[in-house]
Amino acid sequence: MSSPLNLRQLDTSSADFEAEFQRLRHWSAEEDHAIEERVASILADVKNRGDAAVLEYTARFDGVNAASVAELELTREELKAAFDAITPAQRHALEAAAQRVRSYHERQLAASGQSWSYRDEDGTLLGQKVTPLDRVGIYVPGGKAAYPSSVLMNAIPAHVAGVGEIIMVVPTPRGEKNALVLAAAYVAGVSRAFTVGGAQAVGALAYGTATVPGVDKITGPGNAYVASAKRRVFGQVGIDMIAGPSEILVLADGTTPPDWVAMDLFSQAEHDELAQSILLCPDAGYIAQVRASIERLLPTMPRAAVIRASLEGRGALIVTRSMEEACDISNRIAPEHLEVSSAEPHRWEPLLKHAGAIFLGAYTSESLGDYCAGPNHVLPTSGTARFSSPLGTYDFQKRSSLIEVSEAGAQVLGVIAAELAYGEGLQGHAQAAELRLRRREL
Ligand code: HSO
Ligand code: ZN
Repeated sequence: MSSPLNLRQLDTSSADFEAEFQRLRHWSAEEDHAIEERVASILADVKNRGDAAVLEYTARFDGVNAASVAELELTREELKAAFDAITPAQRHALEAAAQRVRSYHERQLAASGQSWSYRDEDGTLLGQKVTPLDRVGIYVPGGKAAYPSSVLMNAIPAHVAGVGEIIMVVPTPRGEKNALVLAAAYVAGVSRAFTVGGAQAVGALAYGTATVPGVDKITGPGNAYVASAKRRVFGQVGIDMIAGPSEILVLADGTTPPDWVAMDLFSQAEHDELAQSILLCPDAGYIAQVRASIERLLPTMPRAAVIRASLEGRGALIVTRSMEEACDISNRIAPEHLEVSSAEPHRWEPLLKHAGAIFLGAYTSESLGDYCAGPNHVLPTSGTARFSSPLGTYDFQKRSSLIEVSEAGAQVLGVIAAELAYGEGLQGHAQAAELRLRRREL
């Protein structure tokens, strides 16, 4: 290896552990004011001038000159042609992954996405009606991270939830289309697709233009411009989340081959210089073995420079006093991906509360979850797993309360509501309730 790998090692029993641990967790994603201003003006322009603005920005940023936004739409035939043009092995892998992701999300819908109601003792009906969103937009990055797997992970739960129309946007810098992304859109049930990206695509989806239909919610990852645009249009439309750089935390008991763990740490580090890979293990000897594996394997990786920057910048090997303590630390980090690389994963799983996805046992590499195990790979990052969940069918549904008060129920509820309404000084509310009382004094 060119120069020794500068991968930090922490020990929970050392005096400066807390200070070093805090440094590891907090990193500053400084808000870039220049980006914020650019995005605000692009959004305003798209809102005011619609298609004309979309065309201009697409020409300026992607080098694609089209006469109309309609020309930027990918037809179903084009998506099908991309699907037919990829190799049979790629077609098979896409379809097999899509099938597993679909059946997982169908079960999710059955378990958590159903309407429900009951009648109380007065015959009043109460419940919740669950309905899919009418139209959603899926942002697919087209730059250095163009992931067909993310097309599946966004479009399939929307499709399974029963969303009426799924509009995909993807930038095609210099007009170069990624055949696998187009093929994934074909497989996943995308309704319409436009080769538009950046803040201008988010604006077009949020406000609608003459050609791009306005949507109710925008999901999908993107660069700093896209993230800023999603934040700004939130309220006008729904958004899924603002995802940060990828993270993996491996909790190891020392029984998994060290090369496997080293490669799992690489698998997230290779996404991004800012990605975070952490190993927690009570056995310092095992940590030394994993470090040796990392050093031996790193030069064999095509993305060695990205992996090295990520490991040196935000990575860590942490020696803990016990597996129990390792679980506590993992909960404090609330990682996006948590691998329990242990011979007894079910012994530790009950201790783990906060993580986007938990991968149990030595055979469960995080990468299997990224592509084809079935669960979604769009997960909360940066500790937000403390309060949020993976992308799912529930993100493509909303709920309406249902109330049908019986005549008997109105007698009971009317008295309670009127009392509270007078207390709030709202006579209209009170009388609306009292008019429905059988014996009323108005
Ligand atoms: N690990 C990424 C998803 C991904 N990995 C796509 C490979 N392709 C965020 O969960
Ligand atoms: Zn990944």
